[in-house]
Amino acid sequence: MKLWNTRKGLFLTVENQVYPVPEPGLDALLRLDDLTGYLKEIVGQGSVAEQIAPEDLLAPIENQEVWAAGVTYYRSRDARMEESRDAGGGSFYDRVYSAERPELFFKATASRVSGPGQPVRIRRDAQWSVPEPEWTLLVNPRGEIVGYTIGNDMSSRDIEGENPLYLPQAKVYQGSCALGPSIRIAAEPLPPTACIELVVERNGEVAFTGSTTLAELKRDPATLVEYLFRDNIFPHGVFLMTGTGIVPGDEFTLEHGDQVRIRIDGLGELVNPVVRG
Ligand code: DO4
Ligand code: MG
Repeated sequence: MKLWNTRKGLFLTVENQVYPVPEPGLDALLRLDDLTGYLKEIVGQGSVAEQIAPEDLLAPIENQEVWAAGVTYYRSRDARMEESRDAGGGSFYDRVYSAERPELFFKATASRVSGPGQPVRIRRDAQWSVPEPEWTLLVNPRGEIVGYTIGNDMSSRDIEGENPLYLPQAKVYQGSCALGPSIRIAAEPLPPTACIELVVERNGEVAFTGSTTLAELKRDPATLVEYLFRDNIFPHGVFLMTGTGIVPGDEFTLEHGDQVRIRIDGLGELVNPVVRG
């Protein structure tokens, strides 16, 4: 079952049937002891005829913070080592890839998150920007993974590569994150065969395309969550992006007017136009 946040409220879909969710928002849903049981009861109450209009969709977030894991795929380790070679990146990205403690960083508050169809931004002072397509976990305040969605960890590679201490500026800015199109409510993770695909369209043509599978993800989602909740509390729950396994070649940078399409098996497709400044 999938949960959709819309201008008309929250809706649940099961096999193309649409069910209105009376709870006022995601914060309240995440506080429930048995979210799946509650949603199943809603299905029992009957569907509505109306389908969800794409233009009504909002990012599936209320007061949750968004955090992200980094260097969880070999491709990401490689690309970061290369981009930060002059800043000594050869050793710290390599070390974090194989360390027991994962890299976890704060990514966004809800106000910085774009929903389906809404623009994501390139920083005004960045020259080299990429989308990062990431399988994203939704975790309740008790640290239980209750759902999954698609995330885009927009990143300024020139800023991040210049000095690792610039990471927050490369990663956290207005419009630096997209989530959606919905949340798949499920306790069990996607299978390792699940494919993640990224397509960047420019002037109606494909400017970049790449794919990976969850089998390439080095970290176990439950362990990432366990580290995130060490000495931290998330009263509204939290989204945790699990890192990117798709990094375009060094010659590629996003441009104003591009369209970013991220598809993950079982989760659908998240599409966002790109704007600069
Ligand atoms: O350490 C830099 C960021 C890594 C990241 O965002 C990723 O691997 O997805
Ligand atoms: Mg990332």
